[in-house]
Amino acid sequence: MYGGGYIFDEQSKRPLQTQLEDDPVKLADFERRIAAGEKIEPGDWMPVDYRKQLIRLIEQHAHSEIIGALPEGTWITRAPGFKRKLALIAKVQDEIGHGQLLYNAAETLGKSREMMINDLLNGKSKYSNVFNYPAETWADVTVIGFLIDAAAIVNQVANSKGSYGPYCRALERICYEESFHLKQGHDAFIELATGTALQRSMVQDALNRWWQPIMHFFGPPDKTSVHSEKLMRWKVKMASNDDMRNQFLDSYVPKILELGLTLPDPGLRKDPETGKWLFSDPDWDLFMKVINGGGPCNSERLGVRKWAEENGRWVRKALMDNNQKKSFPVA
Ligand code: FAQ
Repeated sequence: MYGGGYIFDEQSKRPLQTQLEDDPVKLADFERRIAAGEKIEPGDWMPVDYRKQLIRLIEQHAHSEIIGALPEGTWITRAPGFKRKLALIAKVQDEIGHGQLLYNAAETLGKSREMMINDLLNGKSKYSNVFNYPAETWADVTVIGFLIDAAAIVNQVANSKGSYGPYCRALERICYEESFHLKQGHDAFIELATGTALQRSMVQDALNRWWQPIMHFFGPPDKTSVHSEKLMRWKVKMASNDDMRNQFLDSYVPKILELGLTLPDPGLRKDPETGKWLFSDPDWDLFMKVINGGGPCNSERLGVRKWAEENGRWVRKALMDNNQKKSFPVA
């Protein structure tokens, strides 16, 4: 039995029974530990909803990494030149590795990887909106490597200081690698932005297409965010959606503008009084449509994962069989 009232089947590691209500004394002690900045570890008591929220968030994050490898993955064979190909292969491999780390962290909370993958494939579990758009040109890959990795870093650096030990440790490691991805993305982006007229127009076009999905990336505005209040109280989320969006704009809008590029939002400007960015409201109905399966590439992305799941089954079985032979050698 793990903490938090969950009873697990030893073989499948699936929860057999969950507590229905939190013990008020344990809950008070848990809140005290959170307030004191202590890390919560897998065997510790935790409220049912803390566990549920963490599973939801970490699982979605893990899915985002493995689905996020797909738009860039399609460019490995077409990346311009040997060095860009090498860097892209390494990056895509890293993103899949991040997925592994995050699935491991989510498993410590009692949901098996098999159940998580099933929920991804049957559409029960979400993944980041941004990976439901096509990478039409090489310039799109540079925008992903520069700006989507930057957006991910803003989120992950903040949340790596959060309360759940296994998630924070996974994020710390991921952030080191993401920082390197950001450098290679920035380098490729600058190469186009300072290149020929055609290269500049390619990168401007990609920026115009990706700007709205990037604004959506940080989640709905605070006033409509469903989970923020609870997640911030429990120090899972260390900044609100609006604060992270603002932090991203603060760091990256100047870097884009100084290259002589423009952003497709006439309302984008910094309020001199508050120091916060003002921008036109992105289309939140479109965001809801995309995160609920209706984006331009949702069925393609899930189709690839389903193919990988079915065609990789024999490899996983062979590995598991081999592992079992190693653990129980027949003399
Ligand atoms: N996409 O109440 P909130 C990466 C959903 S990793 C899809 O504000 P919350 C690396 C949300 O789930 C990128 N769905 O939610 C890489 C909820 O729906 P639910 C992923 C979204 O959790 C780079 C509903 O809307 N990063 O990029 C999105 O408090 C390059 C209400 O929203 C993470 O997952 C969205 N953008 O805040 C890889 C980080 N936003 O579950 C390859 C961890 C919101 O009730 C290439 N996650 N929703 O059905 C988080 O920090 C949070 O979950 C937020 C959302 C901030 C994403």
